[in-house]
Amino acid sequence: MQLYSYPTPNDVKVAIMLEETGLPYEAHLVTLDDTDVKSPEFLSLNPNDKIPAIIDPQGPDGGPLGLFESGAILIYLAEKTGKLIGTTASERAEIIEWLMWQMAGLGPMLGQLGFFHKFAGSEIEDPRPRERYIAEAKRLLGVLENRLEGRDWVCGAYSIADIAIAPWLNALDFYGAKEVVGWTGFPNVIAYLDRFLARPAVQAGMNIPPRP
Ligand SMILES: N[C@@H](CCC(=O)N[C@@H](CS)C(=O)NCC(=O)O)C(=O)O
Repeated sequence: MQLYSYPTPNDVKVAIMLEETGLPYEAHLVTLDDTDVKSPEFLSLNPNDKIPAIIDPQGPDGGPLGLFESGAILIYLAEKTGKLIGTTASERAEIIEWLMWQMAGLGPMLGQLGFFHKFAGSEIEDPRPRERYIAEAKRLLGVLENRLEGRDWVCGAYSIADIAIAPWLNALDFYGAKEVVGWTGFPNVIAYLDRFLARPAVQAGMNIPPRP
């Protein structure tokens, strides 16, 4: 498997999945710089000019298969290996439901929070964008907090839903946003992230490919 990525929350999902499943892979560093993500070579793999992306040299039809969008990659790798996507159709449906919750909700909202709280958006005087994403981050953390009551992992057994969700929780630290979202008020989420970060495959995958 060929992995094209940089160690951001979306990208480490794929590295962690490759580590968890034991699939042999090579990681190639593609930085967030336009000269990388907007290069003709990378655009031929992902016309959406975002990392991560993969090439499976032995795709389902026998030839190479290129794939982008971290959620689609996680589902593909889970189906290829038969791992971390449940054992019944209803377990699979529930895992994909929470994976989509991350892809459409937690990831984009926390990403916007990072932009308005720490990066260029923090210079904007109008407080509404920052307040909006703080409120949405709090709401989503509350949803996760309730979901984790009595559960170690989002769908019972460890799955690709956790591999998608937990790296985004970790990003709050990098954004310096834990205090504004009231992090200490979410004990189930805190314990969940600790459990995730303690996994050897997570510890390895979080730094792949190594930053230059
Ligand atoms: N929905 C996409 C989002 C990918 C994404 O936003 N990637 C960021 C890094 S986390 C990126 O490539 N940024 C480069 C840019 O925006 O130019 C996925 O989950 O794969």
